[in-house]
Amino acid sequence: MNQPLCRTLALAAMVALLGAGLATQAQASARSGRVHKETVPEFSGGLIVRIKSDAVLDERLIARARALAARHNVSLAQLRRLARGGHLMQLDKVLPHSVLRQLADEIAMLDERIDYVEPDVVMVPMGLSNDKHVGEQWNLTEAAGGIDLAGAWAMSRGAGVVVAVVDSGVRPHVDLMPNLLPGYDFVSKRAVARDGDGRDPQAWDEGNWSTAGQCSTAHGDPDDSSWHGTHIAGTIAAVSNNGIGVTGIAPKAKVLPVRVSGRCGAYTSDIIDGMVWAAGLPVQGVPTNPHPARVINLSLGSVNSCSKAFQAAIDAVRAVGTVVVAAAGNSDIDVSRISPAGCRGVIAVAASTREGAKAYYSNFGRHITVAAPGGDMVQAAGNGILSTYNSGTRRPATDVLAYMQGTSMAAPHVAAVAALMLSVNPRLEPDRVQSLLKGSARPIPPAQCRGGCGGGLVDAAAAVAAAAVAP
Ligand SMILES: [Ca+2]
Ligand SMILES: [Ca+2]
Repeated sequence: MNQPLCRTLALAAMVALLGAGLATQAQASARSGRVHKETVPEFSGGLIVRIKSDAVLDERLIARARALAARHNVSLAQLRRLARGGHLMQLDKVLPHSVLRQLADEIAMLDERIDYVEPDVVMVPMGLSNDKHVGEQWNLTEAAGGIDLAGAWAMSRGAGVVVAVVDSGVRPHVDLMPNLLPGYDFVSKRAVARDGDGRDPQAWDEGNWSTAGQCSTAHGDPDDSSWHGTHIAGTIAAVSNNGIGVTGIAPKAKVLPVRVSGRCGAYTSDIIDGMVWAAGLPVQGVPTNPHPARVINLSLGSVNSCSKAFQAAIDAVRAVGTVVVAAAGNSDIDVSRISPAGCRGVIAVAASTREGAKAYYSNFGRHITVAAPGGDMVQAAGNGILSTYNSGTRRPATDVLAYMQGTSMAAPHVAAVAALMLSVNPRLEPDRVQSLLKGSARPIPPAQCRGGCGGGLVDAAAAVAAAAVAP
């Protein structure tokens, strides 16, 4: 059973277990009864218009301001008077700051009664969130290798979007549980599944440990359980501002766990059924998914050209508007040799380091859409990606956090950014999401990614701003 199996695309697994006191921290927070108020609301933008002291903001002036706004395809509503002579005008959608600034200048020049017009800028808390280990999440905010998440959160946290993690299942981690939807177990073979049966409605990760020689001669070493899906789910939507653990990139989004891999990997046939089900399409013998995903994360693959069956599944889910994001793979070769990342219509994600260069292991090539943080733990353990994990080496044990590295860790960054984009603009088609991600990324100099990293390092703030104004 070695050939048809797709391997998960993470290296080196766990080298550090942090947050061993997670449960203790959660209990302490509950005891203190602290309420973590969201400091940044979902955001549509506005303008502060100040009128000179002897003037009034009359209906004619408001109508002329509205006409200017209409030229930028937004409507402007007068919200309320502010202290000290200002009026707050609210827009009905998000505009990039540069466009908002331009509209402000245009309105300011309408009439000499106007003193000034300024964008109603959202202030983002400097610490991003109060999650205990957010300071170790360099991948979210650091200037060189981070994805500019603070800027994106001013516009979106992913509300209303479902992201499917088609992977090893998940553990009910305390920092993840509130954002998990009921998923499904698509592992059809009992020997792979370890839960005593085939397909069933429980997407829990039972552990994918194996003994020496159990899987194949190519992977003959024994393996500990990887808790791969739990780590990926945390990167997408770990609970934010709860005082414990980490934060996900799209903490208002929901994760749909779709279990396809177990001991020794995942069969292509199970991955295909899991993907199709995730998108809300019918799969024989399984009830229809009541929470269709707009984004599917595939952090698995094999060194094979894209199979016809895999391509057909990708085409089917894209046809109903679902974005497919796949890890490029960790062999330092051209991604066109990898399935599913090399398939048509897939957003292929390379892995980058804390310095913002291609990671040594990451695949590359013209088919890459963007790179995202996958980390390099050869440099230092803390230069990996920190997320939710389990301490069990075989069977599940306690909730912990751990660093992992790989294109498996890079892909969920992009899946989560796609969720932020779809939250501000649900009409975006998969092709549009892909082109906006690529066009808004920060280019990586060729010397830092020989072979090509697509548009460069994914930029969450620029991608969400571009999504907000896209038709
Ligand atoms: Ca099962
Ligand atoms: Ca948290």
